[in-house]
Amino acid sequence: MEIFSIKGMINLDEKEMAKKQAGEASVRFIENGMTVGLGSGSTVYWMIRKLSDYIRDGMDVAAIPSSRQTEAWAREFGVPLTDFSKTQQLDLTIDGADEADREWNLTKGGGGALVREKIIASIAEQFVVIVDESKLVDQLGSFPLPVEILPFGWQATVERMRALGVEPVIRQTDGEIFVSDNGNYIVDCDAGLINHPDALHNRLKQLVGVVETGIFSGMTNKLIVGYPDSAAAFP
Ligand code: ABF
Repeated sequence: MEIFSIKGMINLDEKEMAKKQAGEASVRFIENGMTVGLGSGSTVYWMIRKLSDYIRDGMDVAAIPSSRQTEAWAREFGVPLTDFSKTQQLDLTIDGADEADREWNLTKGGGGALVREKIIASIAEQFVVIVDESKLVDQLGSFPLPVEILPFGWQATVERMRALGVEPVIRQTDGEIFVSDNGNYIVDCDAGLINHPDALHNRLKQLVGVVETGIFSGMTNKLIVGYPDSAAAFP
């Protein structure tokens, strides 16, 4: 199944051009010798493509991918991979997001890779987030919050989530329940506008059966925003 749709190099629409700008701009924060976490998604695709130019020019990096799709792209573009048996810390992780609010809290998981994404973000010295401008919001919540749950007893877990006041929908693709790279399910939760991302994360995370939520709060060190013809890095 195609999780992320990547348009070809020709006739990129404005949104895809903005993703390309953000993804490519992030590569200048990767230094020779670094271990790097590779997020997932179409903006990350552009970052990996650009990184491959640097590697061809002699840059030495080792990367941990956050999804099977990202691993496939890294192999395709010649980015050397490493794993947790060799390193448990990363210099830098670069990843996309589904929404970023004014405090740089994020909603992630639209592609279904949120658990691995959170692991590689949490062990990185610097977490660099790359988004096109459409992802910027005043408050999180327009994009339904993805939450990864265990398949065992998933119906009970979903009901407990509902009792917390969110509207949970089990993710399906082509009529089948979507299965994450970890063998788990994803529930997309309408929680309205989210006033306190941390509090919502904590309430959901304490439920038995919940593996992780797509709220990444207080983790972003740098935000790179892509526009069709440029990118801006903050700070
Ligand atoms: C990942 O990719 C996710 O957490 C998020 O769901 C998605 C963003 O996708 P894209 O860059 O394709 O818009 O980082």
